[in-house]
Amino acid sequence: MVKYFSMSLMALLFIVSGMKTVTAQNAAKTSTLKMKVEVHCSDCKEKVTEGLKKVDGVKSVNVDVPTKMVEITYDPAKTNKDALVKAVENIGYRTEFTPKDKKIKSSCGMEEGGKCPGKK
Ligand SMILES: [Cu+2]
Repeated sequence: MVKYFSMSLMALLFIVSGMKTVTAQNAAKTSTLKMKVEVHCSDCKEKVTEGLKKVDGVKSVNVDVPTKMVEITYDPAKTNKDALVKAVENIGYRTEFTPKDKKIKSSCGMEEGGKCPGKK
């Protein structure tokens, strides 16, 4: 009886630890998107970073102004590349995936080709 009990307890522990492993794998599931975004200054960087962090599923954002590279890690179950590109466009920035003829209302307050007001 005791032996049977300890065996079923072991089996239960085995199942529970197995379930924990599955949960950990799900939590660790992230995708990364790297794209060029027309950022010009630290003001742009802040707007893109803060705007993207509000998107559900976005885990981290890294904007490098000199190379204009934006790296986003996100939960692929909650968002995707198209949604992230749209989010950046809505914040007011053109991305490398934005069609050339698409009008973007710049949140830097500048017309395209003009100077970024934040740039000194
Ligand atoms: Cu700027």
